[in-house]
Amino acid sequence: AAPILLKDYQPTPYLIEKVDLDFRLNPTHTTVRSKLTVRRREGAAATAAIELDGDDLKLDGVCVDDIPLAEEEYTATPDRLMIPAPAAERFELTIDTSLDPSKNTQLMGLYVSSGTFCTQCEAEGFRRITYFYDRPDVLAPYTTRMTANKKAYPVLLGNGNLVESGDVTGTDEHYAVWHDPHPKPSYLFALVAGNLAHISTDYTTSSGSPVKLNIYVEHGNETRADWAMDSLVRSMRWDEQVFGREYDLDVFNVVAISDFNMGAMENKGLNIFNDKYILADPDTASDADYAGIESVVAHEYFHNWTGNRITCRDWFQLCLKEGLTVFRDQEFSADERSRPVKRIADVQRLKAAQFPEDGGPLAHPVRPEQYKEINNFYTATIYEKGAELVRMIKTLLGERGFRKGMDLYFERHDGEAATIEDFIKSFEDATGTDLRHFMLWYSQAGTPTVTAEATYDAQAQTLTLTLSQETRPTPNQPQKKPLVIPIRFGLVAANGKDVGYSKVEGATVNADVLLLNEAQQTVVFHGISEKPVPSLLREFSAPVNLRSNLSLDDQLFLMGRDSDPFNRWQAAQTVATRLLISRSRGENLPQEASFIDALGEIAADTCLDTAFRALALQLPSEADLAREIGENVDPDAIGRAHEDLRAAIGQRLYGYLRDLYVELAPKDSRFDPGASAAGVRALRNRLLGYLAASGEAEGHGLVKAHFDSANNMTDRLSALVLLDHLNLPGKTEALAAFEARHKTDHLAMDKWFTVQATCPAPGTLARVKELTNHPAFSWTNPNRVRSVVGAFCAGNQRQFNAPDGSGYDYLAETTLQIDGKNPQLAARILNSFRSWRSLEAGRQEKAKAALKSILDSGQELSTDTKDIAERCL
Ligand code: B3K
Ligand code: ZN
Repeated sequence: AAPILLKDYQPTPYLIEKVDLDFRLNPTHTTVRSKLTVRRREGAAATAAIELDGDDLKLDGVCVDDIPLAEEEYTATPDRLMIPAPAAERFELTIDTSLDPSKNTQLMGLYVSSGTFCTQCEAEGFRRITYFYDRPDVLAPYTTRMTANKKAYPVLLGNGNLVESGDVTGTDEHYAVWHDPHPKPSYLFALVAGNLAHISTDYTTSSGSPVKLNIYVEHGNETRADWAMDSLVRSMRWDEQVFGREYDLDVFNVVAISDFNMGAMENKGLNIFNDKYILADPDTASDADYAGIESVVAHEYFHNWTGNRITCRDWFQLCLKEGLTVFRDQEFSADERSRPVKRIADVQRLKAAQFPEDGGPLAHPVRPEQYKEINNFYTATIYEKGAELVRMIKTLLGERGFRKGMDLYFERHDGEAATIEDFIKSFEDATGTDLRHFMLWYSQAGTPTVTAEATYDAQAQTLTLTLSQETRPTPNQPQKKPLVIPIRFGLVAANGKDVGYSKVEGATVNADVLLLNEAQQTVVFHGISEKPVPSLLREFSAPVNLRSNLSLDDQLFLMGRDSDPFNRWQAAQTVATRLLISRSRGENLPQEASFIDALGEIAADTCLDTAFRALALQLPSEADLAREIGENVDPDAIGRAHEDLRAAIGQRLYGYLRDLYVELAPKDSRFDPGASAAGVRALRNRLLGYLAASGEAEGHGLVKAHFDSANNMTDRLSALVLLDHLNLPGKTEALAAFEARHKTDHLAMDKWFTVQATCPAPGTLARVKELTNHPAFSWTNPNRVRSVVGAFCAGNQRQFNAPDGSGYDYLAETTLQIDGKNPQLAARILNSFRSWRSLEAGRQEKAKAALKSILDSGQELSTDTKDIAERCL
C-alpha cells in the first residue's frame, strides 16, 4: 500500500455540524444510528462527493433528510460509504450500522471487556462503529443516546454532561442521553456501559464552577481508586495554577478497564484507562505504579486542553498534543515530587526508549512526513522526544516567555485543529523570537552527537570550548543539518562553585544557556582565574549524546561536587559506563576503586534526597551499555561485566552498605505512598541489591528476610527479583509464596510473570513458554502478553539475544500468533527487533532471518505488523 503523506493534506469538502448517535447495546448485536448534519464547505464544488471512512462495517440503511437512498444513489463497502453528489448544500444524513462487539479482539472501536462495553477510537477506531469523516480536523458537538439491559449494564456513560435518563417502559432496558457541547473530532468519542462501582468527589474550579469527579471500577475495587482520585484532584488544581486552564464540563468520569491496548485515553469528559493505571494499594502496587498512576491520570486530564480543546489538524501533528502533554505531566510530577529525581527518571526513559528508536531502522522525525499505519507512530519519538522539544522551547524563551506563548496558543486556537506551525508561531509572536531554525527539530530525525573539548590557558585566563555536532543518517534522510542546541552549563571550580567569567566569544550565551547552532563553534570564556571543570548539558537541556574530553577524574569530581544534581547523576553514569565497557572487553580500569568509594559517599550523604541517592547508585542498564557501544554488541559480555561490577561494589562496601540498610529500616509499619517514603524504599532496595550481589551468605539471607517481612509490593518485588535473578536460596519458596498471595489479582500476577521472564539465566525462554500456560495468563489480554512476552523481548537482553537465535524465533512466532487477533499489540512487541543491526554478526544473521520469516510466513499480515517488519529489515 502507498504511504499517506503530510504534503497531501486536503480539508474535507463537507463539514459536520452536529452528530446524534443512538446505540442499542447488545454484546453480540449492537445497532448504531448516526444522524449527521452535513454542510458543504464554502468553496467546495457543488458536485463534490461525500466519502466517509469505515472499517469492517455492516451497513443497514442510509437516508438523506429522512428519505432512504436507493441503491444506485450511494456505494458502500465495509471500508467506505460514498454518496457521489448530494443534492443539497446542507442536509441530514442518517446511517444505520450493526456490530458484534463480543468478536472485537482488536480492542479498537466498540468492544466488551470483562462484561463492560467500552470504546477506543484513537486513532481510527470510530470508523469501526459508524461511517464518518474519521479524521481529527472534522469537529462537531455530539449527543449520544444509549439503551441497554438495566440489570447487566446499570451504568451508562458518554462524553459531556448527562441530559436525560430513565427506564424504557415495558422492557428490562434503560437509557441515558449525554451531550457534549464542545466540538470534538471522532477520535475523542467514547461510551461505557457496564455493571461498575464508583467513587466520587466534588471539585470546584478556580472560578467557582462545581464539577463531579467519578472513577468507575469493578465492584470490590473501590478503595483501590483512591490514589487515582487524589492524583486527579491535584492535576486539576495544578493546571489552573501553572497553565491557567480550568475544567469545562459538569462532570469528569474516569473508567478502569482490564483489556486495553495502551495506557489510557483522553476521551472528552470520559477518560478510559487500562486498570493498571488506576488501581493501587500497598499490597499490590509498587511505588513505580503509584508514580505511574499519578502521571497517567495527570496526562489524560491535561489533554482536556492540549489535545481536546485544541486538537491536531492531522495525525502528522500528533506530537502537538502528545509531546506537549507529556511535557505537562512531567512538569506536574516534578512539582509534586523532586524535580531532579523526576528529570533523571524522564531522561532514563528517553534514553532507554527513544534513543534506540532514533538510532535504528524505525527512526522518524518528531513530526513524521509519511506513514503507512498511524498506530505505529504512537512512539517514544512522538511522545518523549516531542516533550523534549517543548522543554527546549521553554529553555530558549525562559519561564515567562514560555507562559506567554502558551497563553497565546490557547487564546488563538481554542476549538480548532492546529498544526506545529500554529504552535511555534504563538511562541514567536508572544515573545518576538525567531524559531525558524528550531523548527528543524520537528523534521530532522536522529539523535545528534555533541562533542566538547575544553582547554584551559592559565596565562591568558581563558577557557576554550570547542563544540561540534553531528547527526547520523536515518531512513530517508541521508543528509543532516546543524540544529539549534541549548546547552545549559556551569564552569565548576575546585570548591564546587561555578566560576564567573568576564566575557564570552563565539556563541550566544543567555544566563547559563549556551546556544550551539552551527556544525562547529569555538567558544572562549575570558577572565577565568583557576582551571574549572565544565559541567555541560545540565538538566539534560537537549536530547543529544554528549561526548567530552573530560577525564575520568574530572567526571568523578563532577559526580561529587557539581551543583546540578542531574549532572552529578550523569557523571556517575558516565564513569560507570566507561568502567563497564572496559570490563566487557576484559580490562579493569584503575579508577574503579575511587568510583566505588564515591558511590559509598553518595549512599550515605544525608544532604541528598534519598530517591536521588538511589538513582545515583544505579548502574547504567545492560541496554544502556549496548546503546553506548553501538556496534558489534555482545549482550553476554555486557551482562557479565554488569554482574561483576555489581559484585565488586557489594564486596568493597559490604559492611558499610549493610549498616546503612539496617539504619534505614522503617520505624513503623504504616505505609505511605508519598515521594519521600518511596525514596527511602528505593535506596534501601538498591543497597539490598549490592548486598545480594556481594556473594556474602549474610547478604543472601537479608534478601529472603526482606521478602518475608515486606509489608508492601515495592519491597516484596525488589527482593523477589534478586532471589530469582541471582538464584539465591529461598527463591522457589518465594515465587510460590508470591503466587499464592496474589493469584487472584491480575496486576500483581503480571509482576510475577515479568520477574521470571526477565531472569538473565539460561532456561528462561522455556520458562516463558510455560508461563503462557499458567491459569492467570491470557493471550487476549494485552497486559498479560506484555508482562510475559513483552518483558522477555524488551527486558531480557541476554536471553532474548541468545546466540542460537531462539529468542528471535520465539518473537517471530508469537507476533504471527497475536497478529490475527490484535495487530496493534503484535506490532508493538515486534519493536524489540529495532536494534538488531547493532549486534555482532552471528546474532544479526539470526535476527534478520527471524524478521524475514514473519514476512514469508504465508499468513496474511496486518498493516501494523507488516509495516514494522518491513521497516526493520
Ligand atoms: N492518546 C492516547 C493514545 C492513543 C493510542 C492509539 N493507538 C493516550 C495518550 O497518549 O494519552
Ligand atoms: Zn497522550
